Order: sequence, then C-alpha cells, then structure tokens
Amino acid sequence: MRKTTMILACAITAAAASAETHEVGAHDMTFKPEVIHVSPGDTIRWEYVSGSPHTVSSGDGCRFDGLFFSALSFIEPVFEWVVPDGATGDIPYFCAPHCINGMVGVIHVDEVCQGELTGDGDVGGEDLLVVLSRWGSDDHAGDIDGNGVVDGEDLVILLGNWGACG
Ligand SMILES: [Cu+2]
Repeated sequence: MRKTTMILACAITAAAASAETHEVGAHDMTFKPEVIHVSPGDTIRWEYVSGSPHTVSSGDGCRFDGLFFSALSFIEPVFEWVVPDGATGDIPYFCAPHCINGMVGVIHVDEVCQGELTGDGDVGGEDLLVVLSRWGSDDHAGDIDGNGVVDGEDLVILLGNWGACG
C-alpha cells in the first residue's frame, strides 16, 4: 500500500515536471502549426492572429464532437485546453466558419511510456540497467527527462512507469 502510494506520487511529480505549453496561431484560414505533438497534462494555447473570427472546435470532418470549443477572435483572442490524462492518438479539431476552406488541425498525443528504453514494450529490469550503467553521464539513452544528465530524476520516472506500456 505504502509502495503504491509512493510510486503514484512519483508518477504525478514526473508528469507535472514535464508538462509543456504548445502554441498554435489562428491565421486567416490556417492553424499554424497544423499538427502538434503533445503529452497528457500539456497545455495547448490557441491564439487569434488574423482573419475573420475563428473557432477551435474539436471533431473530425468539420463535425463537432463536444470535447472542447471556443470562439477565437480579436475579442476573445486566447483559448487554452489541457490534454487530459489517458488521451491517446490523434485529436482532430477545426475552425467552424473556415473548415470548408481547410482550416483544420490535429493534436497528436504521443504515447506516454517514459522509461521504456529497450523497445521491448515494458519498463523493467533491462531499462533500469540502461539507466544505472549510464549513471552520472549525459548519455541520451538513459536521460529520460532530457535534462542533460542521467540521475535520480530519471530513475524516479522509470520506477513510476514500471510495468507494461500503454
Ligand atoms: Cu477560422
């Protein structure tokens, strides 16, 4: 029980530490960039840049699916949405008035399996060995959080994700 709690706390800390904000501009008839890669917990910040009023409407094929919505214009120039835990794959969205002109975007949620270093689909002893054998170095292979050194933070992430991926 105590161990589970500790691992959970670690996983949450790791997720919070790596959360990023991704910016998307709403230009005349285009979201830029059109495709973004995110992780659960990241924030997406859409900003009105130019053109007649836009919307940020989740859904594929210009059909709203109810996940998120905001108007985006000079009156309401910013919309932020946090990628929920458990989100996977592609989340398409569009601008309602300009969808017919191809004003669409895709949020690609990267598979979260930090600590999976050997390509075998789970986080386990082999991955631990990768981190331990590179301890203190700047070797990319073991630097899970990308802070330039293989250290305790990488170990915490690895232990937090211990087990099967996905
Ligand atoms: Cu638009």
